[in-house]
Amino acid sequence: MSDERLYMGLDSSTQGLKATLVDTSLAVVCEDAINFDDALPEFGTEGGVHRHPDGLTVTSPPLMWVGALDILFSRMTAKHWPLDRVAAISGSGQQHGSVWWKAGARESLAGLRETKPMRELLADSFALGDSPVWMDSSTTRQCEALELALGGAQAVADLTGSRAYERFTGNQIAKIWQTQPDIYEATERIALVSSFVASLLAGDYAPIDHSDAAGMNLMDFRGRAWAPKALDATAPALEGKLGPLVAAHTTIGRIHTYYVRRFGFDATCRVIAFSGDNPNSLAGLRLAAPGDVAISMGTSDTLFASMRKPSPSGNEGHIFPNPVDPNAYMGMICRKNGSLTRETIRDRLAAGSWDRFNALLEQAPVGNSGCMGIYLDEPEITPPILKVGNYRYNASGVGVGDFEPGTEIRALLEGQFLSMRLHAGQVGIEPRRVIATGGASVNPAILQIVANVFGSDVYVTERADSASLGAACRALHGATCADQGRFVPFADIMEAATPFTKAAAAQSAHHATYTSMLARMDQAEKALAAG
Ligand code: XUL
Repeated sequence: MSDERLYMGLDSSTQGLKATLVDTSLAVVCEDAINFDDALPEFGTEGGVHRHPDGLTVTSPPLMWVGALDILFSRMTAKHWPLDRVAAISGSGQQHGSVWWKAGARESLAGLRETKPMRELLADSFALGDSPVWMDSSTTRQCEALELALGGAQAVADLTGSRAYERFTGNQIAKIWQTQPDIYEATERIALVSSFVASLLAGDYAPIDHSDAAGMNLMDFRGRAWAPKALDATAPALEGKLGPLVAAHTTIGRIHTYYVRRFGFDATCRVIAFSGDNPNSLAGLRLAAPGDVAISMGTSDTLFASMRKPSPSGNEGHIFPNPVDPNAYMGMICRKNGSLTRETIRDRLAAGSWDRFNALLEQAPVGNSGCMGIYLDEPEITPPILKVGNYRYNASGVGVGDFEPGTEIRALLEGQFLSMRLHAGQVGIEPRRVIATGGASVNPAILQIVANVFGSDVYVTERADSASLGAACRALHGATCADQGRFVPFADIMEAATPFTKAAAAQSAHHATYTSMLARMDQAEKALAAG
């Protein structure tokens, strides 16, 4: 039996919880995942969330996330994962969601006793039983107030890396403070999903890391410190409830004895600061050079790129500190209508079959003879379009009610990636190489459209779950920095990893077709955004 040290990444996403265990050469030793709806049906979530009747509010119960950790760790011991060899754990959380710890929760965390499931021990620890998550778009009023207080959208972006966004945690906090002040007062600590899960492991409130904190509209993203002007405009006495900030490679503590006694972890196992799923994916996808772009096609479609010279936009996109390089940043744009929208149309037109969906797609030519579509099941983030619906345009740009199935599928896919290219360009991202990940990255027809829309070859990794893998890589990175007492470049850690595989090559004629469609997509989106 080997005694090589192992590194664990956890990913608490919208729909489930995943764990990935890697060795020092970053080979995956074990992995497992659970789905919240299936494993914890008593919480009544669909896709891991509760959608409220207003159509804008979306929440998830944090106790469900705790229950998921119990179940996943119990399964690891049942499957004899070598947890005693885990030298460090880090993790990933869906960004922006907030967890509201009630006064007294810190003692409950410190006093976790292995005789009971964590879910029972922490049942009374939350001031808010249902946490706002990233899909929530109910805080337009608070966003307007923040931009007014700070001098406009561009001023908010210059300070925090993004203009005010409905899902960003600060605006969610402002809403709770304004509408449920008793809950705000009863709250001792507000965590992000990432720092919340880290707290469960360390048995203490965990600090928020710089990268995920940039998704709050509350941090000076260049200075990497809370921005007093933004805090003051959000809610009173907020800094004390948010706690300190740390760089993502920081060791925040050792694993709590609960996990040593109940699951067999080694008592010296480090907990490395957790971060958001997108920063973790950047680490998992090893975006090193400017122009290296990742497109993650999960519940939402997200594009991100490593960059040195951030230029935050008052219109769209986000800049976060880079989670693996304290001197760099990451640029990101997020489209909410991603996989779920593709699945809705697959189910409607192709009886739930991706093969049939791909075959129908091939019935329509590249560029769709000028037909285009914008398909919004949810209010969209990029560009900000709050009304939902399917919008179809013929070659003359005139709105039409229906398309043939093949035209519909092509309009959906081409529209999604044209929009992404348009908005990436607007925040200064110039793709040189695209790395695709997430559920849809196993679909070759989708990858070919991505290659042709962006005019870049598309690479895939052998793994689609880059957030939990990235968290495992960051666990190794954080532990190496701590062991050596200095910042070790992330590239040194990643040298051992297997290179990516090319999955689609850009075709210049098709790229030109797509380039010629960008202006029309821009116009159509602007018209919808303007209502
Ligand atoms: C990013 C965002 C989503 C969530 C999904 O800003 O809102 O990508 O992180 O988990």
